[in-house]
Amino acid sequence: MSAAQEPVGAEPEAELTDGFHLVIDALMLNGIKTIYGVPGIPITDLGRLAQASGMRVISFRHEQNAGNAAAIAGYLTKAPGVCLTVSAPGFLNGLVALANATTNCFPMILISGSSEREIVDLQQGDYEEMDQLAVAKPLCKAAFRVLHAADIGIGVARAIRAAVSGRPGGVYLDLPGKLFGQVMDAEAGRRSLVKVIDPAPAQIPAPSAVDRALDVLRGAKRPLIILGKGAAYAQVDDDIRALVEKSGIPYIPMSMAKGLIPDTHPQCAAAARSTVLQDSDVVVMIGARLNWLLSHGKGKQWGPPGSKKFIQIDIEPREMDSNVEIAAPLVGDIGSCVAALLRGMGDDWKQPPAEWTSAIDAKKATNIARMATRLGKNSTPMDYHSALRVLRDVIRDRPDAILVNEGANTLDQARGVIDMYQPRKRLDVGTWGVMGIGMGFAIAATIETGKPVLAIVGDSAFGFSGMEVETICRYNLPVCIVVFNNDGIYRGTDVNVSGGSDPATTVFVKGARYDRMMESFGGTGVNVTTPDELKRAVDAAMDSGKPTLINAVIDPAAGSESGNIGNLNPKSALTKKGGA
Ligand code: OXT
Ligand code: ADP
Ligand code: MG
Repeated sequence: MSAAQEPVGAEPEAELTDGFHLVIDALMLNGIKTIYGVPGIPITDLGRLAQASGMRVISFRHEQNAGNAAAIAGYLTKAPGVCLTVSAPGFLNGLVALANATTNCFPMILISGSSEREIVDLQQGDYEEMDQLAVAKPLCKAAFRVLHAADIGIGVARAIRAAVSGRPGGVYLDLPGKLFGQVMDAEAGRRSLVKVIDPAPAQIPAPSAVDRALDVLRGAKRPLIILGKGAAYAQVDDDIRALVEKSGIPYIPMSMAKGLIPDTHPQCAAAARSTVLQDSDVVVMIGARLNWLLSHGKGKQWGPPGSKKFIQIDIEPREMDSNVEIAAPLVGDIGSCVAALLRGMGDDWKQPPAEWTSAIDAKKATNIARMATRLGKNSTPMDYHSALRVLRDVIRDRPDAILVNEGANTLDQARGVIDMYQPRKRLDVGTWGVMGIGMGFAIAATIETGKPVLAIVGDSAFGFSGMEVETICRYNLPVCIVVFNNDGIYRGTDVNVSGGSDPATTVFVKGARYDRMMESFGGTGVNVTTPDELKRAVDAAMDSGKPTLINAVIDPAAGSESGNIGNLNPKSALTKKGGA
């Protein structure tokens, strides 16, 4: 190296480092072991060098899937999942996952290479030019750009702390191409790195807030606990179960909180959902929001106006009163709040009145009997229930397997039928009801936990990330995908009412064989038309741990429009009967 090229502050012959190595060292210093991404300019070498440094680098076929993988890795581990993308188009592909992570309170960091500032700011048309920081800012919890190698340590530290502290979320880290090649003295580089101490500090609730919550709860005659995915994320499973059992209060799990306490627990009131929402008088929300999934805490579903008081445990103070008045806000981390409630309850807590719990049990029995009739049918072609009965038993027999679930009917019916037995085993479309999480979630779930994955996905849902079956085969992952193939979105029976030759907007190629996609990459593909065939194929896949895709042929007429949320689907008042 000539004197002119010598980095500032470096002695001749001094050991050197560069931007590439500093990014990797900063991540590894903070315990980040895996990167999910798609290589290309300017981060190709970052991936290679990370792999050479001992990190696991999982290369995807599309950044959205890599981003979803990083997001769910964050949810499962409480450490930020990292997604690495190229500039503009790759960055934009990753952005849906970053926004979705923020919406769902999953900690992740999207790291994107970007074009040179001088050219971007003058808009001179650089390769993949885009002001990525400005684009990302409104869509995530925090966004940072690093321009100097010496600032990489602090930039990574800020990104990590922003992702996991308080309400977790998505963070964007912008690294312009030139940064990677910047060279500096290796010792100065080491000193510039920051190990984040206590990245998600405990947030202890005020004693007065704990007392207020207990007072409201003591006055309840018909109490209910709602467990959300924030409660599952908190990883204080034993204390949450202790609170539920000591209080004797019936609970319902939101979708991704299923299994936090086994769904078969006698206090689980999921099968009496309408009854408990409507008739309860005090509702304790633990890591769940009163958003659309809970009808915003008001309306017919919640009984007469004023009939309820809410106690809400959440780390985010601004969540309180977001939809309805919260009588007892308990702001803090769930671990600290639940422990404080348990202490405050003492040893003589009065269980809820028997009239309340027996009314719930009666409703549960009715709904379970109704469900049993539907599950008992052995229909051919299969409807949702006859296929799901088989998959319910697969999870019962393998409770540590992770279930990934997306679709409309495929999602709603599976949520009701399949009991979960362990925390953080059910991963699905979350707060946005977004399609496309399937393969990214499946890949990261097994990479992060070492457990097998059963992904139950609608044929439409699968299409959003289906190319990642190649990734699953390439890394030889124990993922069994069951595509519920009903020839379309919601149903495969719609016709184009204009009479034209184009197909209806919601239908796909009839009789498609998704199993053959898997076979083409060396995995196992199976086409099944009966519950028995489905059972044999899934058992074989779960036992072998080999990448498998089962094309489960479902009656195209079996589904309903938008699954259980048809009420949210506006319809034109001008539509003629049977036509557009
Ligand atoms: O108490 P009552 O009597 O009311 O009874 C309730 C429970 O008590 C009872 N129950 C039980 N009974 C007996 N036993 C048990 N174990 C039991 N458990 C419960 O059952 C009833 C119902 O209970 P549930 O389910 O708990 O309650 P409910 O009322 O449904 O709960 C309300 C909600 C809102 C909490 C719940 O419905 C929910 O969580 N819903 C989530 C819905 C969702 O997110 N859907 C996905 C989005 S739909 C749509 O947007 C789609 N798109 C558009 C699109 C999207 N999303 N994304 C992108 C990027 N682009 C486009 C598309 C393209 S879906 C979709 C594809 C669909 O096609 P597919 O081919 O993939 O899928 P198919 O539909 O299969 O074809
Ligand atoms: P669900 O969809 O299951 O109802 P949401 O995503 O709506 O769950 O709500 C999760 C809530 O949990 C968010 O409001 C978030 O702030 C909160 N949360 C996440 N982690 C923690 C934690 N460790 N302590 C307290 N609250 C948390
Ligand atoms: Mg479908």
